[in-house]
Amino acid sequence: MNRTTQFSSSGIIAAAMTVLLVTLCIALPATAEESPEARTQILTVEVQEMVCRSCVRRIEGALEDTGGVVDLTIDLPNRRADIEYIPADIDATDIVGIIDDLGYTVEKLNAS
Ligand SMILES: [Cu+2]
Repeated sequence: MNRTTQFSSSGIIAAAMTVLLVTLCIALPATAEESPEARTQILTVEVQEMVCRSCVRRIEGALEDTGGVVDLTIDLPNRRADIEYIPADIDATDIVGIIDDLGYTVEKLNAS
């Protein structure tokens, strides 16, 4: 093996490494980052008149039919609801409005 071939083979390796690094730099952020549409937030509210299973079913029913609401956890003894939603599809004020329209007094417990 002479000098010329040694240089050219290391040149090929360097070029291959560059291609690999560039590929990783392009591919990694795309796979690691969630799309903005998929990001969700949790809204926690206190629903003052939510005192029985019937109230829970009414609120569940209304929110299950609401686009942008992906999950709901209701804590009846504490009259609280954690509502997971997609901010790109619906905002917290609209969710509060839906429960309010059912006749309940709703208080937001978190800022989101
Ligand atoms: Cu009730």
